Amino acid sequence: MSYNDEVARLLFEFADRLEAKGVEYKPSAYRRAAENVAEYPEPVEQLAATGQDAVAEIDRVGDAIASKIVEYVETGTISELDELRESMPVEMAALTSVEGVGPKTVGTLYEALGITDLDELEAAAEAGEIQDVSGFGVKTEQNILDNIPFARESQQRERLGEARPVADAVTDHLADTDAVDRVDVAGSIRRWKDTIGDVDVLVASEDSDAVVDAFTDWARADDVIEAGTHKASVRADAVRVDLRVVVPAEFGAALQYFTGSKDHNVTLRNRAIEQGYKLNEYGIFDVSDLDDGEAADQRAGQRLGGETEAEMYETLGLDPVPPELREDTGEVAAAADGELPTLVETADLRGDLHTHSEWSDGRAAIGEMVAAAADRGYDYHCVTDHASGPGIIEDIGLSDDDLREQMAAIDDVRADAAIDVLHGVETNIDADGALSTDDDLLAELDLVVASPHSALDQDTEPATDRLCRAAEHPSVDIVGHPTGRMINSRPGLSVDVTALAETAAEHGTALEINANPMRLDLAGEAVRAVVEAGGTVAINTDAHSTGGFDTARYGVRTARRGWAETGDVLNTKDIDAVEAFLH
Ligand code: DGT
Ligand code: CA
Ligand code: CA
Ligand code: ZN
Repeated sequence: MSYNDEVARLLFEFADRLEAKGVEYKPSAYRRAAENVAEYPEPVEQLAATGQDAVAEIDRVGDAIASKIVEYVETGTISELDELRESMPVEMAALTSVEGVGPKTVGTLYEALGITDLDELEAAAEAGEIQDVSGFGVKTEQNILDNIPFARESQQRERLGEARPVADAVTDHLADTDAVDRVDVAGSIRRWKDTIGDVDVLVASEDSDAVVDAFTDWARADDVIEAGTHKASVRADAVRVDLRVVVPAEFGAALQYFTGSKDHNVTLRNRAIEQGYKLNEYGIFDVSDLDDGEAADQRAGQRLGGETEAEMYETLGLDPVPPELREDTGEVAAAADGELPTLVETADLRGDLHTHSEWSDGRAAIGEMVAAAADRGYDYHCVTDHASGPGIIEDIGLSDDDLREQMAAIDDVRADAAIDVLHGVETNIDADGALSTDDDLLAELDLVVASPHSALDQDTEPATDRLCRAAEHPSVDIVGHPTGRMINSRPGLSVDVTALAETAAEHGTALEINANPMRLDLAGEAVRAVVEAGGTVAINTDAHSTGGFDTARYGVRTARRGWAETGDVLNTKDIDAVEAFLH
């Protein structure tokens, strides 16, 4: 976590704790300040060194908040925050991770029942104590009980978007270490799963002590969990990082083994056995001439490979399997038949078809977003600000009149733009599948993203009907973040993805992979259903600032987990082909 993110996190916690105490207005001021601190391009400790006035230059950061930031930079604590923590000793982050439980609820339940953590919350709900607290009822209590398992799980796994920067930083650090021959990530982070239990890092070296030392001395390691001769674990930004050091000759075998998934490895190992081979983290061996006693030795037999991962697959008669596919869902058979897909790559993207500007809740002007898209090498950019409607805050969404007014603004930007600019909208799919923007206006716009922003707890049937109805609408081009999930905080709609994929394919409507790592929606398995239905996905960042485009890689990796090739992705096409696809 960058220093600014760390400060922002404390300000968010401050806001939650004030709100839990029933303080009004101040919490939202702290949250706005926190957002701007997180976005601020320079480290706040540099500003703090200049003085409180410099910190207060940050948008929405007033003197009171600036003085707390200076205090934190100088002393490592914010005394008022410590007092809040002491006076109400609740595990705020854990409790608010339960859907439907906000800081205010946490405060009420603490005052009424002394609840401080998830276990106590669960016990109180099971004992029927919560329904008796004023403002609560049987239904709320049951909701809390239903949502605790999801919250508990989300406490144990980090979002890819938080773990990946840690993985990038640790591999950069180790790559700069003399004793390190090769370094790569393994495990779920290499497979780009949407949540990560821990980050696995693998190093090839002849001097494992030096590597372990460099790892545990890493400036970003907050805590050394364990350190041995070939293994060590640290915690960085709340993410656990596991290091293993192997000799260079066995690096490929170890990388294959520790990348997993476990199920993929089982299928691979069975294939090896059928061929008279033994496959493990040390290499691949021909054991056909060994008797059972000898074969028990992990490195016994004739060594056929292990220095590179590619030779592990090659020896088994397999094409190399991209890590994103290693979930034992048919990839080994496809590799044997030479039928693995050629997966889409980040460099294939030619533009973003779902983005925001300051017209709705984005933070940059349309012209700035277009310029940033051009800087990234994109050929086109589509502006899709929020239309007003269910789930969208009153003063954020654009009315039909606003959208017509925006047409002129888009024309102005087009006059100076280096790339093609499309004018679209992100309209809302209500609980029944109706859209919140006038049909005539939708028909006039270049592109329509329709997304669910409300009623996200529907059952499968109404949820699927609703999304299918939107996909069938003659003006809808893309169904945005179809399930509405927020990873680790909201499960989203449970959709019959195959039915939706088929309807969308039939009506020439793309389904979105929203690349925001909070969402990754559709998820990889659902993308696979779209690809199999012969449908089209669009990989969009939903950028709300120029920095938002950087999340595109998470969307691409999610597409790859769904076996998507370049041709399956709308925004890898040139502008003419995109326009031909649009309704
Ligand atoms: P995570 O950390 O929960 O997100 O998931 P992974 O897949 O990173 O799992 P982790 O960290 O427990 O282990 C890393 C990899 O090591 C795993 O994907 C496969 C391999 N591995 C670990 N234990 C076993 C095992 O008992 N058998 C086999 N075949 N592979 C294992
Ligand atoms: Ca792992
Ligand atoms: Ca691990
Ligand atoms: Zn959006």
